[in-house]
Amino acid sequence: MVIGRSRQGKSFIGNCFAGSEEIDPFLTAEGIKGCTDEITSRLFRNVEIPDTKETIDLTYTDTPGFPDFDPETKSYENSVGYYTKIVEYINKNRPDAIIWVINTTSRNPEDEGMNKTFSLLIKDFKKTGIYCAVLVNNQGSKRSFKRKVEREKTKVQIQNHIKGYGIENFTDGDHIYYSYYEDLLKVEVLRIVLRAQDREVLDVKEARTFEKIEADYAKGFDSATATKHCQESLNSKIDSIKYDIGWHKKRIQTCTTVMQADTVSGFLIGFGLAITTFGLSHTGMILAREDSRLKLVTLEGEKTMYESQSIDSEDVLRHAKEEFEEFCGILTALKQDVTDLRKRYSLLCD
Ligand SMILES: Nc1nc2c(ncn2[C@@H]2O[C@H](COP(=O)(O)OP(=O)(O)OP(=O)(O)O)[C@@H](O)[C@H]2O)c(=O)[nH]1
Ligand SMILES: [Mg+2]
Repeated sequence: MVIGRSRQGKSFIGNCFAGSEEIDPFLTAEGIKGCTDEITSRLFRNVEIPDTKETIDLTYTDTPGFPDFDPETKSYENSVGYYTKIVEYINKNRPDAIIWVINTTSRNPEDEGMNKTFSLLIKDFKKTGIYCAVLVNNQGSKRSFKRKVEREKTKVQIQNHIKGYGIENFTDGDHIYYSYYEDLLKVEVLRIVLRAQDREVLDVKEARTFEKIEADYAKGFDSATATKHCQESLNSKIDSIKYDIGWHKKRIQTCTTVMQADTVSGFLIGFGLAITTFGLSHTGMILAREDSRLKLVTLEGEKTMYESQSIDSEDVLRHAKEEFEEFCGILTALKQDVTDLRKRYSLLCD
């Protein structure tokens, strides 16, 4: 499932999976006004994973963009409704992955604020246990990115460009995928899907609608609930790190097995995960293994740190305040009045 603000290329990316002779399954449009207004899914059968003999069936779910300003009605009025629809869809269908699409070619002054709001919004999605990733849609020309050095240079530029968006809030480590030019969009989506399918989620949770969150706050501060939320938030961080550790360990193992085999081709089937990472070559496997080894060190450190954290009443209050302020921030960005909510939840705001 792809989500994100309007005009980022969510529908365009879905169309990349359709055959060249097919009519585009998802509606796209130029201009500044949002285009998609319904959640639509399309099943693509036998999608080939590049450089392997594998194929997968992939259901691509396109969603309306939000939060965004509607220049015609001069309002943000659709945003809350779209969010609710997306949350309901996620809870009912549980997609393997939620992909936040960011287009780096549009650079408006309001981008930073909007994207910050977005990174807070989907923080809640992470708690569902569904794999969340960022897909950077750079739209560049293939010719400019033939050389690795060009891609690395652009990656740094993109990283600087999106630094203020609070992306690290929801995606630490290696969950940002870069598509430098449009031919790469499909493979980057496949990489995300393959990684997502590898997760075994034990603790399935529902994403909350704004209505539900607001109703929770309207009840006032309750220390037992707040403690539960604080603990859950910590657990969700630890779980996420554990999944990553498991994935990297598996990747190291897979690369080692493939490299030790006399004939690489015999081992390719079933190993799309390693192969779609750094390509098929021996050097690619070594790079992938090194990459995972380095990331494991950081992840193990983070895991130890979070696991040794114990929660006291001050932590609970701080966490509850933070969550409430984030929620008010989101609603304010969507131009909803939060004065009343603040009053009702006054204990925390004082
Ligand atoms: N050539 C090219 N055009 C792109 C790319 N990404 C987006 N576009 C164009 O940008 C415009 C907006 O893309 P859409 O796919 O409609 O954007 P969206 O995120 O679905 O927007 P909403 O439906 O409003 O939420 C369309 O004209 C697309 O053709 C890309 O990678 N390459
Ligand atoms: Mg669209």
